[in-house]
This record gives sequence, structure tokens and C-alpha cells, in this order.
Amino acid sequence: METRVTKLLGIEYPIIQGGMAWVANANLAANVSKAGGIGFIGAANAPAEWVRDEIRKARQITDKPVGVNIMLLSEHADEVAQVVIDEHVEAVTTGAGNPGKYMKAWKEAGIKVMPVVASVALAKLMERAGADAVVAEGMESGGHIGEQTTMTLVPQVVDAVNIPVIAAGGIGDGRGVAAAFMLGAEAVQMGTRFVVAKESTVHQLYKDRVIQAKDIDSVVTGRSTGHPVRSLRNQMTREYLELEKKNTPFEELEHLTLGALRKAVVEGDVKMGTVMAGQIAGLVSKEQTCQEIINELVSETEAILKDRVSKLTF
Ligand code: TUI
Repeated sequence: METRVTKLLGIEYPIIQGGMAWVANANLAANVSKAGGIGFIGAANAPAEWVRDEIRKARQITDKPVGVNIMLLSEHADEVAQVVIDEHVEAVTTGAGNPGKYMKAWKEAGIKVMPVVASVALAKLMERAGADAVVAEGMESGGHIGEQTTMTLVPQVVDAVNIPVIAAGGIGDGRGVAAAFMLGAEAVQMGTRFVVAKESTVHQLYKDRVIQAKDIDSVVTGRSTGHPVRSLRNQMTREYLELEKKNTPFEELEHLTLGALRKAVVEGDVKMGTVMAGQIAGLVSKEQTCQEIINELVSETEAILKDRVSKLTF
């Protein structure tokens, strides 16, 4: 399973754990790396010192490469951008914006830079700015999303750039990994499947909600505010979508979601909290260790690529 991405990052398998806000801490990221993929600590809105501590904790768990995801809407983004340099992080992914202003400093520090993009235009811009790879993320993903699906976005990005493309959004098992490879991706980024990893420290009620989710259980709130977010349907999303229908002002909507992700992840409030998860939640059915998840993904993918593809007749 060697690709340009495994060679770029010095990892065994082309499997990346998405840097999920509040969920992707040192424990999750380091255990994904230890299992042969690569984990990303989600900096989200956290202060830079939290990120530094998590990087150091991850180093205690594994000497394999570990990454940090920088959420560019964060007021701490500038400081976090410096912390990843100071702490010699191997790789950075970015979300919810254009990381152009940090690229030069990261490249000079030898960091592998892989911006998450939701469009061909941003992918091309990032290649020109010196990105090592791009993560093409479809709207099947949980959290903050773009408009295109993974099925349509990935091949268009693959055609538009020469750097390797990592597919994200809607991938939950070996069938999804194999399909991403068919679209031209050289690695996958997965979030929802790792939310329920044994090493994931999210509240048990959050994990249970993901495991119980059916195919149609995710909804997108915030389309009216310009920050569309996919999460699992609950009382909060029902109230939010009602208010959006009534053209409620931005501030009032913000009030409903303020701190809501933390409420779900830390306190287990799956009614009024934001239970971010992707559309593939319906396929995620059990808690497993990061090693079990990665081993299963690899064996499923290999079996499909060997068996099913070779048996196709035309
Ligand atoms: O960033 C993500 N997923 C996230 S961030 C997050 S925390 C948050 N919570 C509430 C509101 C906003 C953020 C939870 N999940 N994924 C990567 C991603 N990036 N998806 C879409 C984009 C994106 C969208 C527009 C990237 C760039 C962009 O435009 C860039 C530009 O300025 O041209």
C-alpha cells in the first residue's frame, strides 16, 4: 500500500485520522500513528499552549510522525502556526480557510503541508503556494463542510493538480478506501470511524449516538450563516433549523451553538450539544482500537482490490 503520501509522510498505510475539534487529542492521534497511519491533533479553537502540550503528550506515546490540524477561523491560528514549527511537528493539515500566509514558514521548517480543500480552485492555489498534498474533502464529512461531494470533488482535484490528493468525506471502511483509490486518491482521511475508537476520549454517549446513527441521521445547520456544519440530528439541530427557516439573526443562532461541541464531546449532552459526524456514521457500528480499525481497513481494501476488481468483466 505504498503511495506518494506514505512516502511523503514516512508512514506504513495511507490512512490519515482527521484533526477533529475537541475529539482529536494526543491520545487518539498518537495511537493512530502508532498503528501505522498518521494521527492529527485538532487545534480547533484551543489556545496554542494546549496544542503544545498535546504534541508533547503524543511524543510520549509514539515516536512515529504526528500531525496537527489548524482551524484557520480560530483566533489562536497565528500562534498555533508557530507552535507546530517550534515543536517540529512532521505534518500540518488546515481547515476552514486558506493557509497561504503560513506556507513559507512551514516549508522552511520542513513541515509537510496538506491543506484541506473543498474546491478545485483552492487545490490549485495551494499547489502553487507549495503544498505537499491536498486533502479533498466532500460534504459527506462531519463538521464544517463545502458543497461538493467526495465522488465529484476528488477526481476533479486529481486532474487539476500534480501533487498527491487525499480523499475525505464519506469513507468508513475498506470499500470506501478502495473507491477513493479508484478516483485517483493516494490516501484517505477519516474522522467518524475514529471518533468511536477505544482510544478516543469523547464521552460514551457521543460514541453511542454515532454507533446508533442511521444513514439519514445527519443534518447540515448554518447554511444561512455561511458556516455549514454537519452533525447528527437532535433537539439542538431541530431548534436551529427552525430558527434558520425564520431568518433568525446570526447572533441568536450563534448563541444556540456556542460551546455546543464541547457540551456533546465532554459532557455527553447529545440532545443540546453538537454531535459532529459524517454521513458514514450509519456504517460505523462498533468501538475498536486504532490498530484494529487500521488492520481491518487495510485487509478489506486489499481484498477488494485483488478480488473484486480482478473479477470485473467488461
Ligand atoms: O475544517 C473542516 N472541518 C471542521 S472545522 C470545525 S470547527 C468549526 N465549527 C464551527 C464553525 C466553523 C468551524 C469543524 N469541522 N474541514 C475542512 C474544510 N475546509 N471543509 C471545508 C473547508 C473550506 C471551506 C472554504 C476550506 C477553505 C474554504 O475557503 C477558503 C478560501 O478562503 O478561499
